[in-house]
Amino acid sequence: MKPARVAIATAIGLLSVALSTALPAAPAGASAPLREHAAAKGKFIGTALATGPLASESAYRTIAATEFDQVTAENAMKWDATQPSQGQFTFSGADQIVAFAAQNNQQVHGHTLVWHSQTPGWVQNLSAAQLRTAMQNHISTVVGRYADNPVVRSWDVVNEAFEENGSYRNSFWYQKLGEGYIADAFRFARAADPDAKLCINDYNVEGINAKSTAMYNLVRTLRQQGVPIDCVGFQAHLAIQYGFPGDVQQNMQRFADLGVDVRLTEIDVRMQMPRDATKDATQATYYRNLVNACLAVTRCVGMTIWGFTDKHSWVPDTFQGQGAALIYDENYGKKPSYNAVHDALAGGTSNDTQKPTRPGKPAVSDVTGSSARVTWTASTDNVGVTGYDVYSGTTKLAGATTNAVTLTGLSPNTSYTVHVVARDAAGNTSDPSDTTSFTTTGTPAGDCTATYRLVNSWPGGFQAEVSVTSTRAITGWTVGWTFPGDQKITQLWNGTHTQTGATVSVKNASWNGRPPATFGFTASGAGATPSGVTCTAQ
Ligand code: 9MR
Repeated sequence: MKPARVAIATAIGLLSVALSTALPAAPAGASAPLREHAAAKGKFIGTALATGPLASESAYRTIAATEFDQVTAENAMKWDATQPSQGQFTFSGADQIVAFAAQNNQQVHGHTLVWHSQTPGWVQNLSAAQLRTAMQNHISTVVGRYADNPVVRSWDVVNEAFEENGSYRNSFWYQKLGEGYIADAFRFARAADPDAKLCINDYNVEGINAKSTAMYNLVRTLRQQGVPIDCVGFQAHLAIQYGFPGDVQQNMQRFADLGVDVRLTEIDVRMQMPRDATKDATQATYYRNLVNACLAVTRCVGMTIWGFTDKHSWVPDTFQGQGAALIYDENYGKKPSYNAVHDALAGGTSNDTQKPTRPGKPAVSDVTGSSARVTWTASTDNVGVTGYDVYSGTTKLAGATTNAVTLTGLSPNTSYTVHVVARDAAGNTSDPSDTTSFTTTGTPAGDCTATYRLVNSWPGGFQAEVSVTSTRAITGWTVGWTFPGDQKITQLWNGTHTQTGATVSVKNASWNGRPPATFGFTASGAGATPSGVTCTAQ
C-alpha cells in the first residue's frame, strides 16, 4: 500500500510541477481513505454500525474498517438492547461492535444511555425513586463494562432532551424526575468511567434556533454547577428539501466557547426519491458544508455519518418516499457525497503555512519501570493546535491531543531524553521544545503469573487457554513457552503471538494489558501442556 501511494504522489507531484499554472497542487495521498485525511486534520470520521450486516456482509465490514476511525452502535448499546428486562443485561451486540473497532484500530462512541425512545416498558412504569435507581444501575453497568476498555472513549449520556420550541421534552424521565435527571445521569456516568467523554446529543440543533439555544443554556448552567459534561453532539439528520441550516459553524463555536468539545454525531442527508444527478449534487454540498463547519471549529473533534450505505439506513422506513441519504449507494458504490466528504477532509487548510509555537520544556513525573507522565506548556497556533508528539531523539514515543501524556512500554533502568513537537491541522510542526531527561526504575520481581490449561483436543489438534494474573497494576504482559513437539498455533484470540519452531511468545492485546486476562488458541499437533510457562510484565 505505502510504496504505491508514494509512487502516485510522486507522479502527481511531477504533473503539478509541469502544469503548475493550470492545476492546483494535489494533496499528498489524495486517494487515501476518509480516516487518513480526517486524522491529518486532527479529527475523527465515524459511522454508525448495524450488527446484522456487520456479521453477514464482507463489503460492509471492509468499508467500515477502511474508511472510518470511530464507530457508533446504531442500536446495539441502547437500553432495549442492553437491559431488555430489569437486571438482565445482554451485551452480545455491543461487544460485537467493540471487538470490530478494536480489530480495526477504531474508537467507539457509546450511544445512548438515557433516552425516551427504545427504552423498555418496565423502565417507563417505575415509580420516580425506582426510576432514578434504575437509571444509576443501568449507567453504571453499561458504562462500567467498558470503563477499562481503551476503545470506548465517549458516551451519549442524555439524548434528545428538548422539544422544538426549547422546552424540556415531556418524556417519562422529565415527568417523573424533573430536569434534575440530566445532571444525575452525567454524574452517574462520570462515576462509572472517569475518563470517558460525556455528551448530550440532539437533532434539529445544528443551526441557531430555539431548541439549540435551550440546549446551549442548559450546557452553560451544567458547567457552572460543576456537572461533568464534556461534549455536545449535533445529530445533523438533514433533508435537501428543507435547506441547509445557515449558521452551523457559529452555533458549534458558541458551544465550544463554553469549554466543551462538539461533534457532528449522526449525519445523513435524505432526499425525495428517486435519486437524480441534481439531487445528488445538492446532497454533496450539504455534506461538504457540514465537514467544513467541523474543520473550522477547533473544538469540533470529529463527525459521524449515520451508516454509510443506502442499503442499510433508517430513512426509508421512517420517511415515506425518501431515502438515498448516505455516501455509498445500495451496491456499495461511492456517491458524489462521498467525494464531497473526502475532498473537504483532504483540502481545507492547505493554505495555512504558519507553524505552532514551540511547546514548553517537558516536566516528567510518576516514573515507573515502564511508564512516565510527561506534561508541558501548550503551544498556540493561528488556526489551532491539533496535537503533539513526544520524541526520544528521532523515535516517536507517543502522540497526544492535549499537553500531557503517559508514556508506556518504556524499558526498565533506561535513560530517556524527551522533547515535544506541536502540530496543526495543515501538518505544520513547531520547533522542538527543550529536552528533559529521566531514568526508568528497575523491574520489580514477581509481576505476573501465567497458568496454561488444555481445554480440548482432537486427532491432529487442540485448544488451550492461558490466564494471566498479577500482584500489582501492570500495563502489559508477555507469556512464553516451548511446545514439547511440532505443535503449531493456528489461531489465537485476546493477544498477539509469534512462534519460531517450538518457541511461542504471546503479548497482550490493546485492551487486556491489565490482568486478570485470559487468551486462548487452537493449534495443530498433539494436545500439549508445556512446562516452564513464563510471564513478563511491562
Ligand atoms: O437508526 C436507528 C434506527 O435503526 C432505529 O430504529 C431508531 C429507533 O428509534 O433509532 C435510529 O437512530 C436514532 C438515534 O438512535 C438517535 N437519533 C435519531 C436516530 C434516527 O432515528
